[in-house]
Amino acid sequence: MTTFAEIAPQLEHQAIEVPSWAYGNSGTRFKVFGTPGTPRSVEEKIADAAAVHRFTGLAPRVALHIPWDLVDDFGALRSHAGELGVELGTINSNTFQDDDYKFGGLTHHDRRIRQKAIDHHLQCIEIMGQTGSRDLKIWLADGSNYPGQADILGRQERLADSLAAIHAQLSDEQRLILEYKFFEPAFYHTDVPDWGTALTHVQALGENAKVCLDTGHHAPGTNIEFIVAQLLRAGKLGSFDFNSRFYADDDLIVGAADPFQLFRILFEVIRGGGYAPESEVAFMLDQCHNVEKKIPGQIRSVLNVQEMTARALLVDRAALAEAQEAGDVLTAHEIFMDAFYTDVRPDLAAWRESRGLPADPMRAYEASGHQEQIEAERVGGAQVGWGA
Ligand code: LRH
Ligand code: MN
Ligand code: MN
Repeated sequence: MTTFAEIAPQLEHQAIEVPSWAYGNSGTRFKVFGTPGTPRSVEEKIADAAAVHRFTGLAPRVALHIPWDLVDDFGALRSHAGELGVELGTINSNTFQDDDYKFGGLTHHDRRIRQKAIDHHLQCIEIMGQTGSRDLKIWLADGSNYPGQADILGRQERLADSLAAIHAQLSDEQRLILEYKFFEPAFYHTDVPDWGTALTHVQALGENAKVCLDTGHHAPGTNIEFIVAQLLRAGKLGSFDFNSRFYADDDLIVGAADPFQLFRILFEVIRGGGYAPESEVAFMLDQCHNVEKKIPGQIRSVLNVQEMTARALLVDRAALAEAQEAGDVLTAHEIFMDAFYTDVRPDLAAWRESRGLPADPMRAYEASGHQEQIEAERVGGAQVGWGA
């Protein structure tokens, strides 16, 4: 049996990047509820992300979405983040909120619109130079709603060309990360619907092009941990967008809908070397907090990842391998489940305290008065939100 003390040192290097858009107001197509204390500027979103890091020690980087987080001076934003104890992380491009992109961006049949989408990515790369970001993450809303509407093959070819033009502008230290999603906003076909398509494209680009696995972007019942193993084996798992879902791309708190799935995913990450300190697999959250408070929502999320990582590290891999090789199905399954059912919360609390962090970051945040303070301070003015 592996003990918590044995695995604790491996928790030290864990870092989970948080998305700037998690702090803005978001909702469904039916209603966006405003949350008191919501940031009014990109600077305030960074301050909220910094609060998550202060209470957990787990979230040293904030991902930005362009143009949602466009500012005049990214150097100044970088300094602002640094003063608050965090760094600016992944730059996410956005070609899904402009009328020109109604029929696609990087895949568009019209050269002018395709070039506009490429230029947007080149602008993102310029920003990366100023923010010191390593990763450019690309998710495309491109697709079609009706059979016959679009030339599926032609779009793949244009996509390959567009990606190559973008990739050519990256330095060797920078990475292009392509994110897939099986449907939505397009309902018939999507141009990057699955890991196979994403893998094919990034393989054609080169070593520093990888795939992002967003846990909410698969058909129900998909074995996501199998995809993790495949991408790790190919050396192409670049990052995770963690969240959880009951039905579609729900973007709920990671580990909320299916904690066991999160455990299985993290087990395969560890098994495949994706959790090693030298691994370049980036752990990120991609969530929206529609009805709950946003800062504690993010604190809950990073803690869920930490807790499930600890449980996955507890799997006695030597004993598991022995049982697997002996064809002892029930013992193998039991070893796996023993780790999943282990309550690591008391050990984690003590471990956090030993490192000068609050034993219970959720309670510590509640008691800190931070929420009341931002709710009082941030009145009036336009509150930024998902898509603002
Ligand atoms: C698309 C997605 C992608 C976007 C984010 C806002 O559903 O997961 O990562 O950048 O949502
Ligand atoms: Mn995502
Ligand atoms: Mn999504």
